Amino acid sequence: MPSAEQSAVEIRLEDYTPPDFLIDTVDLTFDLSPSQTHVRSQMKIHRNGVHDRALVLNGEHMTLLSVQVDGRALTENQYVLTETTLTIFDVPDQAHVVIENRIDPASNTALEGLYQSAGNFCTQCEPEGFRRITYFIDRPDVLSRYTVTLIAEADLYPILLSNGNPVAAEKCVDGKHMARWVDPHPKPSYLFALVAGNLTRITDEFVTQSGKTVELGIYVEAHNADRCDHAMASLKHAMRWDEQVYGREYDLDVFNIVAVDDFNMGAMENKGLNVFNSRYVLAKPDTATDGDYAGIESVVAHEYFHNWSGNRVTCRDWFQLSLKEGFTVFRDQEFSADMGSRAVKRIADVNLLRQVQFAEDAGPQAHPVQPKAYREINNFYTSTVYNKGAEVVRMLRNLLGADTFRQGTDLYFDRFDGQAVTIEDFVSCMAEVSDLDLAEFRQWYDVAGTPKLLVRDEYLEGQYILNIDQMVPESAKGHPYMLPFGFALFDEAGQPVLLDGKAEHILIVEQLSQSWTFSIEKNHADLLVPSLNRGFTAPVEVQYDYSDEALGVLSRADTDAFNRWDAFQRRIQRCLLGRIRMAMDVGSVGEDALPEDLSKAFGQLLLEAAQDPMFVAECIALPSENYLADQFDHDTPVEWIHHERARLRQQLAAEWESTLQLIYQSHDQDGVYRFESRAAGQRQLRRQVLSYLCSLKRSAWTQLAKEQFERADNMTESFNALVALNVSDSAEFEHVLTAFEARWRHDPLVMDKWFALQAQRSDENALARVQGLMEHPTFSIKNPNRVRALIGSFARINPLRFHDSSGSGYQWLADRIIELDAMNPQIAARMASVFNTWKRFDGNRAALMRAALKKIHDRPDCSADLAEITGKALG
Ligand code: 0A1
Ligand code: ZN
Repeated sequence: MPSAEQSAVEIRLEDYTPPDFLIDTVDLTFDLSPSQTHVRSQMKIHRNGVHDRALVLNGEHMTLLSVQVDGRALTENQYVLTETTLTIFDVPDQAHVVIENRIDPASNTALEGLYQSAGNFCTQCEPEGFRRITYFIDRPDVLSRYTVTLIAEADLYPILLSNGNPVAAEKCVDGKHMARWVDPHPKPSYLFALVAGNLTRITDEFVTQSGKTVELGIYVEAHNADRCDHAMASLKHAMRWDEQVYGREYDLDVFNIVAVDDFNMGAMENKGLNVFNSRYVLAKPDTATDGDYAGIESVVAHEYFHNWSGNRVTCRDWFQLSLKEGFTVFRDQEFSADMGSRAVKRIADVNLLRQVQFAEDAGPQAHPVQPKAYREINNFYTSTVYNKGAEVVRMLRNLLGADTFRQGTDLYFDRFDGQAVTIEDFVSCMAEVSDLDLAEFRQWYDVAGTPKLLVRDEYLEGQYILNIDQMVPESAKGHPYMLPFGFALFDEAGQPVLLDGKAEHILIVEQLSQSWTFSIEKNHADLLVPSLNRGFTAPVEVQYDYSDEALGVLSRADTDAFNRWDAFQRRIQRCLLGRIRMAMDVGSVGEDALPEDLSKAFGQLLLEAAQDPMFVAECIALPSENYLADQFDHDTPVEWIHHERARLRQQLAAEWESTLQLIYQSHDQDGVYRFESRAAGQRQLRRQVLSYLCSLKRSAWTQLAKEQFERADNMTESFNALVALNVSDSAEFEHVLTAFEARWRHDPLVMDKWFALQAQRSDENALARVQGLMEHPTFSIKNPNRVRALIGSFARINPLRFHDSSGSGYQWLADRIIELDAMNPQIAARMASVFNTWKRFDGNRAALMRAALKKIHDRPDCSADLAEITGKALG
């Protein structure tokens, strides 16, 4: 029998209706205490339209104390209270509603609503957490002006923060104090936040383009005060960038960021008071890697950019989530590209899209960028909504050109400022400022799945003909997509071939089958190599019958760095997939030699190491085991993938050993650590090179890694040594692991790296080791970061051991998910998505994965979050 939770109703976009009532102002008073926080809410509401329906407020997991309408206390027959709603009858068209309720933050392990982290109070309201704080019309199209008064014990919670500007603070009797905040900008409830705690404040200021001074604050636990510089610098860069690139200025007197250790996601853009997972704030050279620094830069910017794309202009309903998320991810991607290496940033973003979003789009959780129905909106904070959504905005930018796109965003921000709007509104602004008909473009928002483009070409004398056929997903019902398609042509020597006199074209693809004829200057009797979808202008899979030689030309000479990388990766992938298929047939790892052209291309890339170390590091990184696995739609050969990938690494390392050694040495850095593009590129290159060398399992190289670990004065170099040693199962590895733990065992964020690395070790003891680490004093199943680091890394990044044919990995994970579900359904649901791929495995594994899914799903108390994911996965 399905439980009450599991039968959560489906919400459909087509059923949208405007709210029956609007809330003009809300005045909230919190008397904070861990298990009995008292909330008083005074709302001025008015009826929206002409109707006689009752006022229905959302409210969950709390105790109602009293309800008043226009000064009169309601008796129990004047309202109806259920587990999720409070319905008040006979409300006048305009009314003053006062509600008092009690909540229990200390026992809130779901980390939605008001909860405690490290003894401090904080909130997470997006998407539907506010209804766990007080009774409210908790939907994004109800915009209200908030006044918030916080009362708490002064010595335990000296800092009291909320949205907007501070307007009052005073001592109360009995050791308490109070602070009042007023947010002048109407906002939806999901942007509400409060923080109360014992925190240290790092301050700075920013002068906006119109000359207003904004006070900036980052609040952290006292012992982390020396880890905020990078987040603060990133914030100031982001504020300036948004002025310069989008003309958007900040609009309050203060901007605060608070770092909390227990947080379900990365961070949250609450108006004027961003709350962050501490991993996206805290960094200093000896605790954070270059990757951490880059992550902080982009998440700080992302949340800041939401102030316009999300807060000033917000979403009408949660089906419009990508309106704010796709656009904001696009904005943060471009910001990071401007701060560092544009090409490398594009490679990283596309890599993520292909590995995560393409996989999502090909599996049971596939949904359009604008979903049409959901049961639990928490499950729709997905790579499709975020990353594919960003690609769709990028395509608009590419179709319109940067200047017209900017006109479109100006129009959008101006026209809809202070409103809750739809994706359609955004696209209409883009159509209005350009002369493009974007009606067909809408399909990108409406249809799930990744389109494939089949490309063919031919050349006759003086002419080059390009044909593109679209293979659209079934749900597109044969309708073509509209997309920009970057295109250029090279000859055998890697020289650009002018097409109609131009080196590069952005074609608009909009028919199921289309062809273009270009005049080309010379008569190229030999090889002509097209460079397709340059810069990944559209989120599609491109199929073209490249010869190995043609890929060699592109990886050597393409003037688009992204496509150079892509060409080399395609060559590696072709080699690996061929070998994996052969191993499957023969039943053993191959013995064939390294293909000469691949080796040569690898060597050529190494020659460029000094010029652009970061780019070379990206190129020589082998495709992940998961990405290779995604290329199989049945009988995924996890073992052969693992072994053949390792064999190719060893072959390349053996062939280029001395060059790799030279590169390693010549990119050694002295001087203090700085997070800056070239230096980070060199460190990344040394990481790759050292991993290749250590794969040879020669003590000269494992010693070198150990020395790197011992000499390192920054986390990037010390952790990279661990990563390199992890491919070598050497005595040195055990040694550095122990040393790392001894140094960092009291620093959970740093220990997450150690947990994650061990969870990824592919030896036979992997599962037992992970089980053992669950008992480690730094581990806690209540903390989402620890769970992701240890349990998540094993399930996601250790396919060889997670997919052990005994099913031990599956069973163990299913039990952990069940354990998590009782505490934090959001995290449990996210973990469960590793089972999505069950149909792509052999009969034995598929049956075992399915059994694990059923065990999770068929419990009467399975949460709605988890039931939706497992239900879809079971199909
Ligand atoms: N809007 C945030 C993401 C976010 C979503 C849900 C959360 O809790 C359930 C927390 C954060 C962002 O895009 O950064
Ligand atoms: Zn966001």
